[in-house]
Amino acid sequence: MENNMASVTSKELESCFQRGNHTLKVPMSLFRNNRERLAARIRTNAKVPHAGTFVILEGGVEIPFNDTDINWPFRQESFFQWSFGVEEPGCYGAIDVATGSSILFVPRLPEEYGIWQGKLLSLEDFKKRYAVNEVRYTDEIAAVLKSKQVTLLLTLRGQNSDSGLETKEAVFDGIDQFNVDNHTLYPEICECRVIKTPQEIEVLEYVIKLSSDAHKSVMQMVKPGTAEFQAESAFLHYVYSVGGCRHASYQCICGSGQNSSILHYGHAGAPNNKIINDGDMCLFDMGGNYCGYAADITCSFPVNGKFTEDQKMIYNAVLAARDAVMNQAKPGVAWTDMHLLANKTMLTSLKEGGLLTGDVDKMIESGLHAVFQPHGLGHFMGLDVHDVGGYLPGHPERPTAPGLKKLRTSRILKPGMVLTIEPGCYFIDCLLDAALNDPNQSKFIVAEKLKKFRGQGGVRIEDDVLVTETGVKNLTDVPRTVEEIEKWMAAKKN
Ligand SMILES: [Mn+2]
Repeated sequence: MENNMASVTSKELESCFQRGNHTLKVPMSLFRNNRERLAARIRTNAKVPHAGTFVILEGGVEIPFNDTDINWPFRQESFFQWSFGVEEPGCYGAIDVATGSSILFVPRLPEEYGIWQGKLLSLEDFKKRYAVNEVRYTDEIAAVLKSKQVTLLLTLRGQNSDSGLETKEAVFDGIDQFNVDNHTLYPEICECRVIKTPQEIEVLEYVIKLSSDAHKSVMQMVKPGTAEFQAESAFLHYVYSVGGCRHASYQCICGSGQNSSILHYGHAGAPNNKIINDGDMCLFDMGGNYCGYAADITCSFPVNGKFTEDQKMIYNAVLAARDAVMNQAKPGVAWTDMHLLANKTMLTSLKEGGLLTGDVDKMIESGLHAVFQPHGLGHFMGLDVHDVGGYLPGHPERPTAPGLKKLRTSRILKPGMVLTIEPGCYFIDCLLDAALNDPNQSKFIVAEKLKKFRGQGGVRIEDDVLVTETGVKNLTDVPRTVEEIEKWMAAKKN
């Protein structure tokens, strides 16, 4: 921490994102640095001329709720957020590849919008607020770019490797007057988003610590008889009230008992609406979102604060998997190897616990690991909870083997990446029935023992980590061992 007056003063004068005085100040220079980083990266691409080339991005728009005049809560489009940090919908942004300088285009709103929106910001207000080089209206994009002698526009076109959906490529009146290249930008900007800057890491650290504290608060709040949605509600209140997170990064998953084996529980048809019973394990997967940046944390714990021997066996098998990855993940390591390490460690523990029998490597050959953990070890995280860049040209392709094919990335770790480490063990009827009917898998399962665990749900332990020069730094701060969890829950105030 620098302590000289000059730097303090200049930081205070800088435009910032902040919610009240008690939340993190995010300087707009974070986004300027991202733009400059992107421009510098594109300049190393020999196929793109430097002079006269501009990136043009279209921001998110308001989405009406069906045919009504009410909109869904607005969340900025992530590539636009990464580049400009702008909170308003309907904007465009341009970046001069040669210099990294920026133009923000905002909608020209009729005067009477002041009635509903308050005093409209002037172009000068926007310029100050977002620390861009220039601000103009969206109905002038073509004219402004012409006046800058733009010869080539780079637009964003690409397919998200998690959703399969396409980005929304920028379109504006008069774009036909320019040469447009829509294939260069996507992999370049995705790669920039994969490696976080120190400023981005500061925001991620903040939202992950805040979300950790919210989880801890929820753990001390729930007791037998609490409804799952009350845990969800307590989390959302905590991250918003204490930390300024108006949004969660995804819908809260608050499963208890058997529901904790449902990977996307909390969906519309099962909206966290069960009462948590004495003896249930809870699996709460929740993360706040601050200034666009995500947290993604899962805590699994017994609602009554005391693990049974069976619950302990499963929990410790997952914890051993997490610890193994935490100890071995570092730059140069393949994420697929970490996934298999986690699976192998967990199966070994399940074998020691008497649930499985036989050779662990042969279990993996049979695909048994994907029966107990039918999801990947973890994923990139940043603005999007499942962040971009998992599968880019020049990096390993999506594997096809059981378990591995679910991985959202198979990349080699590099410093500056932020990922989740989230091994899990679940008792999912449809997968267990199929395994018991497959002689190649059923021979490893101790059927009598399995009966005891059926219906008990599942365990996931999910941490958010930063890859450093020598290993990984866990940014999550919640009780993790059986002893830590029991101690934390025993310390509750009521
Ligand atoms: Mn996750």
